[in-house]
Amino acid sequence: EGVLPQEYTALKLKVVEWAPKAAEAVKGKIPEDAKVYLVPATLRAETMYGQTCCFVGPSITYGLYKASEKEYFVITERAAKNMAYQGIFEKEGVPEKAADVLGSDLIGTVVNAPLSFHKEVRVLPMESVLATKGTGVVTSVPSDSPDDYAMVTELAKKADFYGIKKEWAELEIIPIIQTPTSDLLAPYLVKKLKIASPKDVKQLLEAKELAYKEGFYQGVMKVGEFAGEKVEAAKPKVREQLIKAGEAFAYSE
Ligand code: A2H
Repeated sequence: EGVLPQEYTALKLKVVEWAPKAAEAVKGKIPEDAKVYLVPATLRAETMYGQTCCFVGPSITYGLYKASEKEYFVITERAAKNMAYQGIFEKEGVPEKAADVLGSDLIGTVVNAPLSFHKEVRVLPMESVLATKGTGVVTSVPSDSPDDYAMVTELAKKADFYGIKKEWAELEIIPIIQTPTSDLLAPYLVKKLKIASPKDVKQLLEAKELAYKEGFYQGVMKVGEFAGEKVEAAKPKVREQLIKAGEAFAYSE
């Protein structure tokens, strides 16, 4: 844990269609016309064009927390408490929980991914999602995150084992950022460091550090409103745009 607070961008991925077990868990617990969002926390808002799925920890218990009269967030209890403390919820005080839902029951849920080339993406499992960081929800950008690329590759390879449809993990990976080495930096590094699965933790840590440094300091946006601009310059602009559009908000811990 660092000493300085992490300033995350919390993104609102609206639920379009619940997976059957999640639908069961939520039934009758919230108003018919309420919107529910999965809310991943990210440090790389400028990569959101490249979202292909949304990860949850299969054994993590999430809550459906009331953010306002007609909006609910699927996040960990820990994140809900932090958000309440940061004044993110309409009502002050102890966050109101409408229902519990297990990560594994969320798998297959369809959500809207703001800014992404893929408008609708699926909720998929990732064992390494920590309940003790961010919101416990992670949006997946395999073009620029080695962890995400290793996980979607694993999921596509062993779809039956993970109880998912192969095509849910096989959305096209579109180049978002050009760096001196590649316009698909995460896949490039995963191959170069011979990372075979999400279990290659040590190499993934190295890939993550390389990708972060090169992407941030030498990357140039290939897509979106800030195409041609340096990542360093585009990052806060994309974040502001998402926040202004009501599709994201600042969350820190
Ligand atoms: B990042 P830091 Cl493209 N468990 O977002 C595991 N990982 C989590 C998490 C949790 N509970 N909450 C957030 N994260 C991930 C994009 C991204 C991210 C890219 C490249 C690198 C990257 C798309 N996934 O992170 O420990 C989220 O993934 C590399 C560090 O607080 C979040 O940003 O520094 C990042 O880790 C936050 O990690």
